[in-house]
Amino acid sequence: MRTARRSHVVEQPFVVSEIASQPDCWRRAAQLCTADLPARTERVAVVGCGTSWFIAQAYAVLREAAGHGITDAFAASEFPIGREYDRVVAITRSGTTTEVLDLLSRVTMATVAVTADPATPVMQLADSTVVLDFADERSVVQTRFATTALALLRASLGESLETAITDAERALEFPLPEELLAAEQFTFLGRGWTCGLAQEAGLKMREAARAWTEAYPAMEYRHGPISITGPGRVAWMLGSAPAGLAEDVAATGGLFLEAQGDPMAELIKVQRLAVALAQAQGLDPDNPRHLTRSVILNAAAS
Ligand code: F1P
Repeated sequence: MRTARRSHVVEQPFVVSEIASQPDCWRRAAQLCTADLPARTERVAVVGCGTSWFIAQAYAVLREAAGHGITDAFAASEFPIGREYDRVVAITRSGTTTEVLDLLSRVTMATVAVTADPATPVMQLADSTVVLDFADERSVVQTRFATTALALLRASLGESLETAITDAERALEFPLPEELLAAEQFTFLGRGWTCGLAQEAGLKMREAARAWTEAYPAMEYRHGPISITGPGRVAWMLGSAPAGLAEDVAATGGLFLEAQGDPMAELIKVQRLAVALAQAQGLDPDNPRHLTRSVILNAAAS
């Protein structure tokens, strides 16, 4: 008599396949018609919370640098009510984040929301919407929605994403060095639009892996944060490093890493590291403690 063999299929967290799908998602986003996004010369405010705020920061710098007009980024809760823009761009994967919805219901300026879920209140509150439902996620921790929203916004500025996509495919294959898996602290650095990516890298590692991370504009690193770096700790530049920074980190005994290729692809390495570190601790990277897919506050709290 044969006994049934038990299968021991180990289920991967959702975030693993969501991270892996980023090159495809970016390709799709780059092909979207973006007539609802801000036109050249408009004065724009971009808002979001958490990851979406950091993506807003990256887009704001890119849009101004591309000569499309004044672009400011705010945490939705910190928007300077009373200041006039031609358009408010709200980024929200869930479409349900209280601070974003509150803001959209208060401002009288033209608004557009970038979201993943077309069955949510943001669809009614924003004047127009761009729906990236193909980039929605089962993991609470955002990876592909955030980068796909940024891919869309970059493409809307006329950028080609071909190199970024190729770099992303490489980042998915990149063997994570042992030194990174063993490190006890990470400082992420950026310049210009990659300051937002550095913040997002730090948040990802905190959310998924409960890691000790910090994030700064690279030129601010010498103004204090360098004191944290030392042996067994990492300073990781998203983008190309300012002159002398690598040497300054080396002098502390810390490990210095600099993005090879597109910084958005470098962020994929950090996402993978965050998942690896979570799994090494037996944590579920899809469901970090104290975190929900979106923050929905009751009237008193908001
Ligand atoms: C924003 C957000 C996430 C964070 C957490 C709570 O959500 O702050 O960045 O990781 O899941 O919600 P959203 O407005 O983009 O849906």
